[in-house]
Amino acid sequence: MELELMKGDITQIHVDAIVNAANSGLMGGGGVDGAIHKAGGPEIMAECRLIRERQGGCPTGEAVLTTSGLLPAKNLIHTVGPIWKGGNNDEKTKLQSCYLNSLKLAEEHQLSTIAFPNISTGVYGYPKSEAAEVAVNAVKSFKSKSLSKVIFVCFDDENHQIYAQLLSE
Ligand code: AR6
Repeated sequence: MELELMKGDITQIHVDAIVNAANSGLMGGGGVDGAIHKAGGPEIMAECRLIRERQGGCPTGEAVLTTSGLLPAKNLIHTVGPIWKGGNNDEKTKLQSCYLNSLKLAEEHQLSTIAFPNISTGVYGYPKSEAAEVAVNAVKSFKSKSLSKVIFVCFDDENHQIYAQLLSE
């Protein structure tokens, strides 16, 4: 699997799936979640509502796949990152699960390219360096079959610098 770094808006990326940093109610919100729903249109929320009715949403660390609506990406995977509460509340394991379960779901749909935002590093307050290390290690540990490329999409300069350093090591 090739690992790539990009800076910018994940809603504009042409891949088989982009990943959303959602909340467990799949209710939409700010940050990357808000940007994805805005760019992708109401079809995405309609499918989130069906998932909510069927299974009550998406627990922290898990992932669900929906239509990507008007986005250039072919599919949309919603995962729910942990809220940072100091680091002793299973935050690391839950963040690892976000990446691993999203990759697993992509493989189940035979996808070959996927792009991740920096899950939990915005409103959810996960320290950026620690989150980047978890993300890169989780992706590197994943034994892929269909997936050939994983793109880390950083929106802010700080995350971009952290990932550039990590991926060059
Ligand atoms: N493209 C790529 N990355 C982005 C974009 C974008 N368009 N916009 C922001 N980011 P956050 P969280 C980066 O807060 O911490 C929502 O309200 C941003 O710089 O979006 O997991 C949900 O509904 C940051 O590094 O997600 C949840 O309630 C990263 O995305 C809650 O926030 C994640 O920041 C989830 O919080």
